[in-house]
Amino acid sequence: MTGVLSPAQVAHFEDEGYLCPVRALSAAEAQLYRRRIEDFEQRTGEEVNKRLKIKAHLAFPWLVDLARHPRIVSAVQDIIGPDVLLFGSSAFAKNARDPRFVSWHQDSAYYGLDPHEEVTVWLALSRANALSGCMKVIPRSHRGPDLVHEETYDTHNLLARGQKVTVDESLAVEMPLEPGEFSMHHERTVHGSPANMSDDRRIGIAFFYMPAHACSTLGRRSALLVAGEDRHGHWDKDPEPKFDLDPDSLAFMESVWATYRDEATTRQSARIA
Ligand SMILES: O=C(O)CCC(=O)C(=O)O
Repeated sequence: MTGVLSPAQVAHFEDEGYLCPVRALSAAEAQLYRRRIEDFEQRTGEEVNKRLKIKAHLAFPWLVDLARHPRIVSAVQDIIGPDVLLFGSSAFAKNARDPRFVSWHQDSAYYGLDPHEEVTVWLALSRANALSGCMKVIPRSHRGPDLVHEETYDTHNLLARGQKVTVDESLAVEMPLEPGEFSMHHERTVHGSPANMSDDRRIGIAFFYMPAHACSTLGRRSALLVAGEDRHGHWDKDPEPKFDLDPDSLAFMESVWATYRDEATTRQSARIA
């Protein structure tokens, strides 16, 4: 235990498959990161959702630092142990009054990890609540079966392939967050989020952490060591950006995103799930 999460919080995560809220940043710090993302959008004329996917941290050194934020990493260590790799990160932004949503899904069906011990930290850079379309989870679904996903490619769905599962929504629990707070969910926990009906954007960054002993079931891939040691060598090293929008790490980020969106990866992943 590093002391960021209490034993009761760790037990809640293990039993229920999620935890929220935990504070990482002050509201002012969260606002600063939001501004950096919105500056990037203004400079490129491109919404953050478009390219900052799967390995968003390879776009900016400050996003690598955020992925290594001591409070976030310590909370993750409390759950998965001392040696932690960052497998990926994604921006999830919904504009004010935005119909886009995230369908119910299990990350484990697509991540290709064995064992299933990945933990996602979703860090709010603006208010995420019922009105703005915060994430919802189905408690204890991480203890249930691997579910079959239908790929809808719905244009209003923020997921790459619009993958969805059918759930009993009456069981869902919301994970509201203030700016600077984060939630945590297990890769097998079914989760999703509705449209943003508020007058502000809902912006968050999801960081995908796994213990260094986790293997890739989709061939050799890369990750970033964020804490402890990697004594296993299952993963190549992510090319860290040397400066904002470093073309070398950006090219790598885009090639990983293209592979992730590729249907062949799904089929392979689905066989294993
Ligand atoms: O941003 C959202 O609403 C969903 C994010 C998500 O699916 C995830 O972090 O795994």
